[in-house]
Amino acid sequence: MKITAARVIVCCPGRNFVTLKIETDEGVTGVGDATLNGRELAVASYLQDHVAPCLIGRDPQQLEDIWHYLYKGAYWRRGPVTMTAIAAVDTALWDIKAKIAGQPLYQLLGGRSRSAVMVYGHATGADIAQTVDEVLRHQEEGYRAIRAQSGVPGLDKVYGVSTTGRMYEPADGSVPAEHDWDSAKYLRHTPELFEAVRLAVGEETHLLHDVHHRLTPLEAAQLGKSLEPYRLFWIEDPTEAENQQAFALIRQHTTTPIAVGEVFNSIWDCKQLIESQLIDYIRTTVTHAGGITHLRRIADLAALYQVRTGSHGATDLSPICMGAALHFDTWVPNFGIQEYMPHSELMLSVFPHDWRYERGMLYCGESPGHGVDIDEKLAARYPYQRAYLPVNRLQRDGSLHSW
Ligand code: EZ4
Ligand code: CO
Repeated sequence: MKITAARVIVCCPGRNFVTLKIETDEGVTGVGDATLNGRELAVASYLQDHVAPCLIGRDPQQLEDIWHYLYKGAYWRRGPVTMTAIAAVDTALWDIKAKIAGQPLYQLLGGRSRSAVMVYGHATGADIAQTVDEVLRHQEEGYRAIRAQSGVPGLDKVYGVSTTGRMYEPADGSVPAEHDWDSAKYLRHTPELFEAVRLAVGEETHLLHDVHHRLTPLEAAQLGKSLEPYRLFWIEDPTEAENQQAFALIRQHTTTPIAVGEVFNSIWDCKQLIESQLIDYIRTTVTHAGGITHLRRIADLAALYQVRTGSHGATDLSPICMGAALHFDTWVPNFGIQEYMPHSELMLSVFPHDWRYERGMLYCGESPGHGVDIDEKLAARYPYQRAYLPVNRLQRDGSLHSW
């Protein structure tokens, strides 16, 4: 069997998605997600101009060799653009391999480890009262784990809170929107938020929160400590993770569990945090961390240190990523939780899929492969529209801050 084509499809059914479709001389095809929010066309070009010509004529079954061919063969290693491109190839090739075997993908990884995948949903509101209502609405819908984000008094626009009244969508401007920030206001407000949320939901529901890299290590330690009475499942990205030693300081001060890694793209980004037991959950995804082949290596390293998986699952990852992630989650022994931010009906119709959500759990399908495809005719009706993630500036003086 030989690869005959590797085509890149860029579409915007409400948000941009980059998809790689690999075709073979025996008619079996596979798809992978290559969406890198706000930098989509860089990955599209990397795949189209630099990767596709090297795939033609190769045996699609040799996905391990192709992974190393693309990783070592580029000479320039790692980085989000390269690793997202490799991930798309890897996901499409696992799809093909599983279709050839006539098996759902999780069977090729080692089979089922659980009956379903626990997810956490997103509850957001302009203030505490609205966020509490949203958390309760999610609890009624059956969510067992809920992320709570709220507007902060005195701050205009804050991460995770919709400005349109519709569902929150991270990339929202044809040039980057500008948000404002003040850590002191946020640090005063967040424990009040979780005091109200915990009181409303009771003890059984897991609560999560995303700090989105905005605090210093010491501020993050203070936040973790102040949230201990509300027993969070995790705080995510409490500080920037380039200097991983910083997490030792946070750890010294708080037992609030920590999740990091949605912006990581390789096992090397995770190594120190995992080996020094500075985190509890690793958030790397199929799409941004080199595909199933590489994510499996990260999960195996994490398992040695009792770190569990908690993959990123925002709407900027396509339904193809979710399909692949659910097969991975169904297999991976050290599974923790899966983020779930529902796509719109239109997005879902562009990507026909066999996975489904029911009462706080996601279920991968049983069809051969990862169970997701792209409707190219429908996708063609929604051409690419430039969109950026916002930037964040300090309210005090306009200094650029992590968003
Ligand atoms: O900001 O996916 O935990 N989820 C997140 C996301 C990210 C976006 C960036 O594209 O942090 O909302
Ligand atoms: Co996050």
